[in-house]
Amino acid sequence: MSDESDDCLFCKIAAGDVPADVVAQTPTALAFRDISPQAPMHVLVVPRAHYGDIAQLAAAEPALLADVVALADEVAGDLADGQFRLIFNSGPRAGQSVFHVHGHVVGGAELGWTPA
Ligand code: IU
Repeated sequence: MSDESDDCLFCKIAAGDVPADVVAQTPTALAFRDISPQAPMHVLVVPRAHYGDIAQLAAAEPALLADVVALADEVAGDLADGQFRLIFNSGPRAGQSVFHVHGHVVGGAELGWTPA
């Protein structure tokens, strides 16, 4: 875990210090609605522990990444039809703007495929 967590928005949301529309949580991970939804269901899934991106999380704690993916599946089962896309932007050129790893769980509609 990195010491960047002191000034991290998603760490503060995970700690309950900043409000968010939480839809599900486990001891290790949290799911909350994106403030700017891009699909009928658009939820962010994050580990409570701070890692900058998915590669760092996967290298350090693969079981925690599995927890995050399982939470995405649970959320999609509750809020959509169980079908979803899970997107981890990694790096600014890939669209990452918050540097606490988060998966975008999107679904609830027929999804197009135009990432670039
Ligand atoms: P990105 O992959 O790092 O670009 O995703 C960050 C997401 O976090 C983006 O979709 C924002 O709408 C979302 N978000 C949020 O849900 N709540 C916030 O307070 C902020 C960003 I700042």
